Amino acid sequence: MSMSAPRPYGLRNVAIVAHVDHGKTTLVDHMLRQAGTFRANEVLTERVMDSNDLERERGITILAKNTSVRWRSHDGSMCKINVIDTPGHADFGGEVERTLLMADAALLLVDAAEGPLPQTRFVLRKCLELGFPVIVVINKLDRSDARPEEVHEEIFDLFCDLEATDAQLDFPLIYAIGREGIAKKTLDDPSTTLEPLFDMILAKVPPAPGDPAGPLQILVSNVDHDDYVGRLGIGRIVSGTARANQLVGVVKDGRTVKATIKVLSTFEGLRRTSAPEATAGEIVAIAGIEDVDVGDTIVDQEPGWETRALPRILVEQPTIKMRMGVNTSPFAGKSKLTKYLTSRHVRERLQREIKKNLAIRVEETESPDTFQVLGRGELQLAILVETMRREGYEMQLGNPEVVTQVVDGVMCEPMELVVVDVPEQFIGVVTERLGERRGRMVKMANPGFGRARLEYRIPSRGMIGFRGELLTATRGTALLNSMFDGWEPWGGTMAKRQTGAIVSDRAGVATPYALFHLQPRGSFFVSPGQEVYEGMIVGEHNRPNDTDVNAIKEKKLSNVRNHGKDENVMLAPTRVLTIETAMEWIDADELVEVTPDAVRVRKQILPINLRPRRSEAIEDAQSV
Ligand SMILES: Nc1nc2c(ncn2[C@@H]2O[C@H](COP(=O)(O)OP(=O)(O)OP(=O)(O)O)[C@@H](O)[C@H]2O)c(=O)[nH]1
Ligand SMILES: [Mg+2]
Repeated sequence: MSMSAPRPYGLRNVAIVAHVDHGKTTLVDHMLRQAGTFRANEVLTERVMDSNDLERERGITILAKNTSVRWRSHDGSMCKINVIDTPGHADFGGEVERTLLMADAALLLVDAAEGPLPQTRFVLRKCLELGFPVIVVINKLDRSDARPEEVHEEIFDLFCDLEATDAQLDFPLIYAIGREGIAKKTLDDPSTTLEPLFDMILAKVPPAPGDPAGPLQILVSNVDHDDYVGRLGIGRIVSGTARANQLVGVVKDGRTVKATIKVLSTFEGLRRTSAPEATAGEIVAIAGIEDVDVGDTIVDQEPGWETRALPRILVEQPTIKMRMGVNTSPFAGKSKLTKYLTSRHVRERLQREIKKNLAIRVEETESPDTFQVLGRGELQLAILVETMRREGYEMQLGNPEVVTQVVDGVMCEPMELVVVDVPEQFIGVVTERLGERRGRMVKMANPGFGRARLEYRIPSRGMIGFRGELLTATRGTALLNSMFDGWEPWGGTMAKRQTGAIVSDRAGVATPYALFHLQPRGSFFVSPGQEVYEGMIVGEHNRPNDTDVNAIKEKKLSNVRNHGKDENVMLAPTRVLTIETAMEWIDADELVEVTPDAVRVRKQILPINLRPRRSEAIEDAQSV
């Protein structure tokens, strides 16, 4: 075996962590630009790391991603910095937890106006547990409501609260306007570039450790797919040297397999670049191993290799569950875009998901056509469903419920720490609504900008569907952030939706005439011209009971029937359901039907003569 040459440059591995929207991906853009990663003629998109469709549409990061920059230090030596951009939304906390294992330190971004929020606490706790040095970056200094000094104090308090060591408490601090590519050592630093940040990274992030001559150990923290080379295992070389074409072993959960590294690559800027070899400390992507999953250790085939597994990656438990089943609606399979709809298809797709996403779990149910999908939050589940429908799947979903757990013989439910930021005039409404959901106020701050910040501890159950309600109650002005915060004994029943459903009593095409006359009874999810079926929910009733209606009735005046456009009536705008809003809206006796081109809501039992009254149906469903 040839000895590996020492790397001709220094190596640092750093993760960027923060609460959602505090500017991680934007900062990475400017790090890439200023480090000269792009060719002069390259067209630069904003938030280039948010590369998948859903990320671009929603403006949030969903999957953690690797990139790297090169920076010359003051002594003239070159350094490669592997940067891991992570998602800030609490539902994707599992991504952060496992990808942190690729890093040796973290940049903790905090918005200079918003200050630390629940996910700041979550990611900081993970970093401190790993013993990481944390460089705090107070970002978005340009905001007119920026209050960097106070935010600095709040961050210090948060470190104390999380029982940081003295060394960790003495955190290095950078101020930044990520969007303009500016970092400053002090508030009056005239810097116009990110140089102070790069300098700080080189000074405070320890060189990536590991013995290049030791036995090979690569901890797989992520998997990906490449159209040319197939499945990729991504992770950090903890020890040893990996080479292209090397024979390796994969130590899995309870078994081992032999394989070959077909293509070895490292992350260079936005690309993966194939490399003949890579040494301890480097983050690599390995192609050629089909049977590789997150948590596996890749080792060499030297004697005793089976015993060299690194501890498997554990992430926090799911808190939300939802039934996903084969679409049983009369419209199943009618979409031209549908490719997959059988239970075998759905099962295989879910199996694929859990291999790469440790925060998702799938359980069988008493029915072979239905699965229980467990995750960290509604958004995470909705993103999975959205991804599947875009791939051509259709399915039906039950209402999301919290996962319970028996602790010391007592049935417990997940709790959440919720921070609501609202204009002062809405304090009353918010307090009332959170009270109805068994929220307990933990803290209230009134920094005096006309806005107040209320902190609550509340059962996760109470948060399902709450975001929409809160936005309505505060005319869109409230900011809501929440995070899992431990388990507490089950708090008893809690009201969910106060309103019933307006249900179509027959199949046909909804008419303007019918919808116009039904309008006083509620708000509608369908518009004229849309096909409906018996048992499909066409709207939300103003009253607590369900009501069955004829939504396809036509005006009996002329013989000319012209669906959808013959009426000159004024209809209130249709409420368009998304996967998330539909999931939040339905109750225990209802389902969401998702196809590649439609989201519909329906009663579980479609025939009107078989369906029990709403209250009975919900009680039945909850007692199972
Ligand atoms: N005023 C101001 N806005 C910024 C700055 N940096 C980023 N933003 C804005 O903040 C928003 C969120 O930026 P992102 O970079 O997507 O934030 P993120 O932390 O990656 O978000 P997630 O990955 O979804 O958690 C975008 O609208 C940015 O334009 C800054 O320095 N100043
Ligand atoms: Mg991002």
